[in-house]
Amino acid sequence: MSLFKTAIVRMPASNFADGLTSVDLGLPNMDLVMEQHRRYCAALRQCGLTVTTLEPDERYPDSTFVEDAAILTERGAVVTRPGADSRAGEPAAIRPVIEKFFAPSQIVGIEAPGTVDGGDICEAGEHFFIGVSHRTNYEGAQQLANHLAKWGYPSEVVDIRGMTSILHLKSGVAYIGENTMVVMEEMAENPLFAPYERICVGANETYGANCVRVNDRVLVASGFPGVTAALAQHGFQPMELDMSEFRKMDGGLSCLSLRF
Ligand code: CIR
Repeated sequence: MSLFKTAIVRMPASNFADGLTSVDLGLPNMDLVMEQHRRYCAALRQCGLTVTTLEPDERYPDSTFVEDAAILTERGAVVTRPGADSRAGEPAAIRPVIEKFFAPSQIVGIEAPGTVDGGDICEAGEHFFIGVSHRTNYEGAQQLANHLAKWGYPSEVVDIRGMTSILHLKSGVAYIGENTMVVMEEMAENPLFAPYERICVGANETYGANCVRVNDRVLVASGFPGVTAALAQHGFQPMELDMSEFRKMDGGLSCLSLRF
């Protein structure tokens, strides 16, 4: 897996608790939110990344989930068009930051009526899986596939609309290098993932499937011992992070940063 050098994160806004959620885990505790975010950034630095930290954006309570606003690859960047109305302004807010790292000719966008949330995009080496979900529609998936194809990346669509336990494709699937995917139970037998070594996550640990390979380490949510043990057993080096407060807002580990 290619090395990451940089991460972009955005500080949680004070109205973070006003964001979207489909789970009933209670209101996030803002002190803990800030502490967990600080530790997340420290973990990225520990993995060798330079972290660009953006100011909180009160216009968008969900804007700390930066992964949904853009897709960054070695060959170009896609500014997305999120499927939730309340998040529609987030890509425009992050675009100037992306322009600091990518030339104008390397930046493309998703256009109406297409919608894409970055959380639905799983990069597996040079191959991309595009989740069609309640946020990412077929039109958006097609536009993205065309952009990726121009950069030489093949892609495949995974329809997750019937899977009620996950918001985005990456809520249930992670590519962690070494031809290995971490997959939630419902996805374990999907023939699309058959070419990969698979680490299957039990139904009681689905949230832990959203882990992130960052250079030598795999960041994984704490509280999912089966996932952590399986990662170690397969020769990976897990690093656990408490994600309890982000989970309350449907957020996973991957969505808190853009890595490239
Ligand atoms: C939302 O519903 O859009 C946010 N509350 C959570 C987004 C999480 N993003 C992700 O998993 N990529």
